[in-house]
Amino acid sequence: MLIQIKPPFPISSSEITPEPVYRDRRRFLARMGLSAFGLACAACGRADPPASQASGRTATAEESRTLSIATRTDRAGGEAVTPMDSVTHYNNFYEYGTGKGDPAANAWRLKTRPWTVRVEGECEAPGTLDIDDLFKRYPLEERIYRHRCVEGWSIVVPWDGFALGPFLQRFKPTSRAKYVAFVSLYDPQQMPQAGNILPWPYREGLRIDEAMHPLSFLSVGMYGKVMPKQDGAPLRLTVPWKYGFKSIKSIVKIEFTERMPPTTWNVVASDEYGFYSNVNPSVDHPRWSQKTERRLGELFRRPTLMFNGYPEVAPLYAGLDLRTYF
Ligand SMILES: Nc1nc2c(c(=O)[nH]1)N[C@H]1C(S)=C(S)[C@@H](COP(=O)(O)O)O[C@H]1N2
Ligand SMILES: [Mo]
Repeated sequence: MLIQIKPPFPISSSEITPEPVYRDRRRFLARMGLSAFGLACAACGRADPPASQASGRTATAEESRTLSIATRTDRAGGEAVTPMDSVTHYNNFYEYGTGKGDPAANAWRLKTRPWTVRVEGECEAPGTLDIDDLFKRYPLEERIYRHRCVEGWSIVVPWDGFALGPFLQRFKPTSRAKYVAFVSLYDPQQMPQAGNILPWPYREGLRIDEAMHPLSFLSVGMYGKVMPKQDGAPLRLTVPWKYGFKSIKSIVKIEFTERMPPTTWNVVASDEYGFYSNVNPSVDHPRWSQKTERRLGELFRRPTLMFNGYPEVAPLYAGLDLRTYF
């Protein structure tokens, strides 16, 4: 069960706080009194040696494997791909700490084998898949997508994986399947920095038609390599027209549901993080503007694009007032 945590009081937008602090969701959680324990742990986490130096540990063959990719598509309009080193050292993966460098330092603890993904709920053919069978069964494609975090930073990444829709169809969702819920691994043994900063496990969800949209993608790698642990190995969601927190990492369970499933950031602060959370420059976050973003590696902010530059998803939301359905 999810622990329902409600902010005890609204945070005043007139608070005088420097902008980088103001945008920091870690400090927001601290103010809500959620993370005293978690922050202390994140601080000890930084004393850990980086992955490469961790007590003689070297990356296994599986962790550094090059993938064979059948097709490649640029879906970021020819924009420059962000250097892999930036994408793997500036992360949000709160199970490994709340600092941007914490996942790179700590996620070496994640055990990605054996790994299974349970698919269940409103479907005729539920099942448990082994990650290695998944690799064998699906020819991998590479898609270059923009990724835009709700905090206002963005990256352009070549993701390796396969379309989510055809994968989900194999489990024969019934007519009652209106939503798809996703759950991340939560194992305190492997994620000792997580503490109680969020209600675990991390959960996300999509409406079924969003999940079936051809842009929705399951990623098992990036830059032609097996997914780095800090980016959500061995399997993560990639939904490029939504704020980054929808793209849930290290998935262990997928469930077809009739009701809209609870999603982590929405449970923590429903007035700040909607279920839909489509990238929308004209709807500000209550504590900061969403009009612009900083691409990692660039000096100046650039305008944020409606649906993150994927206008083909607009028909999914015909009839919804996107100012209220955020
Ligand atoms: N399980 C889990 N998934 C998660 C998160 C997280 O903290 N835990 N953070 C989200 C956020 S806020 C973003 S922006 C992206 C970051 O992906 P990246 O670190 O690979 O760039 O992962 C998302 N998926
Ligand atoms: Mo994010």
